[in-house]
Amino acid sequence: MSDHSAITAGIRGLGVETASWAYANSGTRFKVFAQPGVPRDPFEKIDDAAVVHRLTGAAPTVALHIPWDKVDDYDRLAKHAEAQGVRIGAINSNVFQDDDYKLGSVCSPDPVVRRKATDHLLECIDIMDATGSDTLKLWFADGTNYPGQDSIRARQDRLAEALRETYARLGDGQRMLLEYKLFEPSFYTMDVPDWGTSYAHCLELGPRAQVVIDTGHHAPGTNIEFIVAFLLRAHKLGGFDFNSRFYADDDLMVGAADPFQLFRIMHEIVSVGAHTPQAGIAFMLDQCHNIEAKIPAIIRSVLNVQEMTAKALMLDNTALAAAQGSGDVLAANQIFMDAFYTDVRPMLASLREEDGRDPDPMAAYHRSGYAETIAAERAGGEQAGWGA
Ligand code: AOS
Ligand code: ZN
Ligand code: ZN
Repeated sequence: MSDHSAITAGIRGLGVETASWAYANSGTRFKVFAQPGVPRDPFEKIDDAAVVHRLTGAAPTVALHIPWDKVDDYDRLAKHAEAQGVRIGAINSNVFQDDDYKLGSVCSPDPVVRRKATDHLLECIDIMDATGSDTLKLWFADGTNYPGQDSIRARQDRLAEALRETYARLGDGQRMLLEYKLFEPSFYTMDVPDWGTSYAHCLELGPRAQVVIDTGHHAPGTNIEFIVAFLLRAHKLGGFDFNSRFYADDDLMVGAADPFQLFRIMHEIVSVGAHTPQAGIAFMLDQCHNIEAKIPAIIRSVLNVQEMTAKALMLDNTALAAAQGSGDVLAANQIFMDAFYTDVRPMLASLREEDGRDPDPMAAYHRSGYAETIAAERAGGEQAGWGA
């Protein structure tokens, strides 16, 4: 059993970043289901994120998405967040929702489109300056649908050029994370399809470029914890977009489809102490809550990450190393599984009480009346911009 104070310090230090778009209306490509009380602007998204943080104590930052969260005064938005007890996290760029991007953004064959896309990335860094955010998150929908449609190699050159220009604009203490995705919206090639492509570009750029792993962006059966271990060793893991998948980029609540996978990922993180804020790994949620109520779903997701981290912290690493060293396969596996099967919920509940919080954040939310208040006060809530 690991040392109790290390476990509690690890849990108290863990910060899960919630996404502004997860508080807004979303849907599938078939239908957006509107919910009562969803935020009408970025300020109200931050209000909801602050509720999640107050109840869980584990969601201190909220990611923004530009242009979905465009405002006139970013300093005011950052101050609003601060007043609510949260901070602005990663700035997510959007170079996929414009007719100009039909053939790609930074990889487009058209130099005018590439310029427009790169300018947007630079604008996102301006917004980082204004909000105090230290992280730019890049995801490119770029790719091709048909063999011969464009030069795979030329597109890599264009990508590298845009990334170089963006990297050069980063200020002190700022970094950029490059996300990869196996397929969708393009089906023949994606220009950043896997962690290897992202890693290679980040390596070329320098230490302030790192890979972000969206857990829903892999082929079925991919061993994600292997990627985590590899990137951590190479100091190239910048963070996660956590979510669950059954088939594709489902964006379901993290830990819902495969809690064991989340445990295995958090074990790789915890085993090298990368769960602490000082390690700088961004534990972000990238999810859409299409049919379930948003704030409780986000509370559930934050708790799922917290629970799997607590289980990983419970793992007896000394015993595991001894079993591994002596080649005792069954003992090593049992130690690993014992940690996974440990029910950490009572321990987490008492920690919350010690910290002056309700031991059951979900029940506390339902009792709080917040859902009823926002449903009454907010009419015509925003669509996230996703799945329209
Ligand atoms: C898209 O599939 C990705 O997961 C991106 O992270 C995307 O930009 C995000 O869902 C919304 O910003
Ligand atoms: Zn993502
Ligand atoms: Zn995705």
